[in-house]
Formats: sequence, structure tokens, C-alpha cells
Amino acid sequence: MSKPLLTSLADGVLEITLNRPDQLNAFTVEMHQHLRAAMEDARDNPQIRAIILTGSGRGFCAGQDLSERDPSKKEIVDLKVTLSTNYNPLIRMMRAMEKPIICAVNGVAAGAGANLALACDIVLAADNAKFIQAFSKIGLIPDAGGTYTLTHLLGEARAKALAMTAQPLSAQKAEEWGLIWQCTPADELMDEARKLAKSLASSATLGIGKTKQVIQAASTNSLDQQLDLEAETQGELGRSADFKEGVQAFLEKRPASFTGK
Ligand code: LHQ
Repeated sequence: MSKPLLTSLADGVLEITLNRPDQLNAFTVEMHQHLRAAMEDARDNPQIRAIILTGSGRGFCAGQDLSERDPSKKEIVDLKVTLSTNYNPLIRMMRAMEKPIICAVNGVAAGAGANLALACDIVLAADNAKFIQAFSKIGLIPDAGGTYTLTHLLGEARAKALAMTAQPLSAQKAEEWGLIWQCTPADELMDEARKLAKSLASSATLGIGKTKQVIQAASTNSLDQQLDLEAETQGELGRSADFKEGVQAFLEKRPASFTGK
């Protein structure tokens, strides 16, 4: 049987590929375990300075594998347990990780698959990809952070309509609405994602990681709290080797060589 997840590391970038193409990379418990382990490795390995998440085949991820949830089976699995055990720790870890995660949405992203993509820091999507909040079709609410992400990125009006109707949202419209960073021709998606990831991985990654944290904090902080957090974080970064190198390189009119320290 093929592995449910593929990983490769080059130029400081860990590329993670969901790999159940025949099921549009729908999540099984096994795939969850592999993805968690890969993300933990990305978080803890100092050689990894950026991450790309993508899918193999024609889809990105169709959310939970519904065949694992066959309602005719006697054993009823509590969905709260599934979310608390698998999806929620994954989303929390990805958001807490002080490294940029780029999602290359190579095709349909449905249910928790759509919200996994939207939990990443920079989302590129192929021009034939679409985002579907498929949950309402099976009597559920958006999960894997979807109610939070959609509301914060789009506002209530669009979040509610997307969630209630389960209408597919094209990658073009997702870009237009500010739900994702960029819609890209399908045959250029991975080149674009790799170019971006490589450039981030060789940048001042300590500052990039802090940028992620401070921007995320802005959704719940007041301006006062945010100003304090900016000052605190800038103080810390002002003592970093990357800041020293960045300024020195600027003054010497040469490219900077950042170490992420
Ligand atoms: C699938 C799936 C799938 C299994 C396609 N499972 N096989 C979290 C925690 C706990 C519980 C509950 O939920 C959650 C979060 C969730 O994610 S709930 C939402 C789950 N996802 C969905 O409801 C989406 C279901 N899939 C679809 O609606 C369609 O497949 C989409 C719109 C994604 C793509 O449509 P098509 O391009 O027409 O492809 P297809 O439907 O023909 O799918 C291709 C194959 O993939 C097919 O298998 P087959 O053997 O017939 O070729 C599907 O059965 C399989 N597949 N999604 N979630």
C-alpha cells in the first residue's frame, strides 16, 4: 500500500504531499498521524525554515474520509472526539509554529480539507481548484477552524452563505475575496509555491515566524495590546543576528545572508 503522506526536504523547505489521490486525499486516522508527525518535525528541525503543503492527483483534500464513518456500522464514533484528537491539535500546531506554511491547493478542497488549506499562512491555488464548505450537505457545521477562518477573512455574510449553501468557491473568486493570497495557472502552481518557499526559507525567518504570531494575535487584541506586543517583539528581534546582518548588508549594498537566528 502506498504511503498516505510524502515528504521531501530541499533548500530549507519541507514539502508535504497528502497522498490518497483515489479518495481525493480524504483524511483517515493514519493520514492524520503522518501529517502531525511531519508538522512536528517541521516545527522542531532547525534546518526546515518553510513548509509547503499540497495534495497528489487531481484534488487537494476532500476532508474527512466518510467511509471511515459509515453510519450503518454499529460502532458510533463521537465526532467531538475525532476533532479533539486529530483536527484541532493539528490546526493549533500549524498556527503556533513560528515558520511559514504555504499551501499549494492543487484541486478541490472540501470540508476539513478546505479549512486545513485556509489555516496555512500563504495560500496559492490552481486556477481549476475550488473550495467547498461541504459540511452542511451532511448536517454538520464547518470545523477544523472553518467558522473562525471564514469569519475573520470574509466577514459573517460570506462565511454564513458559503457554509449554509456549500456552494463551491472558485480559486479566482477566493483570491478576489481575499480568502487566499493567489490564484495561479494550474501548471505553474508548484513552481510558484517552491519559488516562494525557497525565498522565505532563505530570508530572516526568525522575524517571519514572529510576524506570523503578531498578526494572528491582532484578531483578539486591542490596538493598545498590539502596540505593546509589536514593541516587545521588535525589541527581541533588534537583538537578533538577522537584524544585524540585514542592516549591515543594506549599508554595504550586498545581499544579506540570513541564518534565522
Ligand atoms: C471520498 C471523499 C471523502 C471518502 C471524495 N471520503 N471518499 C471532521 C471530523 C469528524 C467527522 C466529520 O467531519 C469532519 C470534517 C469533514 O471534513 S466533513 C466533510 C467531508 N467531506 C465531504 O463531505 C466531501 C465529500 N466529497 C465530495 O463532495 C466530492 O467528492 C467532491 C466535491 C470533493 C469532489 O467531487 P468529484 O470531483 O465529482 O469527485 P468524486 O466525488 O467522484 O470523488 C472521487 C473519489 O473520491 C470517489 O471515489 P470513487 O471510488 O467513486 O472513485 C469518492 O467517493 C472519493 N471521495 N471525497 N470525503
